[in-house]
Amino acid sequence: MSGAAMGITRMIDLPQIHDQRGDLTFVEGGNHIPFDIARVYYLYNVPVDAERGGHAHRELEQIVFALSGSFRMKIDDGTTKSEYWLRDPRKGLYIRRLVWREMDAFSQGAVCMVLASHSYDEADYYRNYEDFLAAVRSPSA
Ligand code: T46
Repeated sequence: MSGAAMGITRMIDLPQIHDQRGDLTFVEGGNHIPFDIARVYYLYNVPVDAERGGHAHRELEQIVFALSGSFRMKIDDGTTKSEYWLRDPRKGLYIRRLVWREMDAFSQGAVCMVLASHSYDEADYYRNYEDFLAAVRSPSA
């Protein structure tokens, strides 16, 4: 079974209001997002050959959007690996806790916006893959 099928990750679709002036999409806490939004951050001016991510989180849940352009997210739950191409600003990738993620293949001018369940805390990161695997395999994970 893939990570997506197990609910490790899934796509969240946001509404789109279209008229002759263009498109409008909105996000409502308590409606579209399965956690209370504590933080919003965004990545921009990313070189096309950059690689970001390369970590997992102990508790943090996030939803990742490509607001402009595109990039690839490689997802690994410690057992199954999958990848997603993000390119639609209406569709966000929901990433639960204890999921390793890597990002690359950014298009020129890509903008990545992330909705996060907690404030930034470096202590919440597994930046070493072996530490992440040990946490996933721990009975209390
Ligand atoms: C993730 C991907 C999609 C802060 O001070 N506050 C913040 O809210 C964040 C996210 C980062 N930082 C600092 C920590 C580092 O000194 O900014 C620096 C770069 O962070 P990092 O190397 O973790 O950036 P990415 O792009 O590799 O990863 C980030 C998130 O950390 C991560 O949770 O899923 O974006």
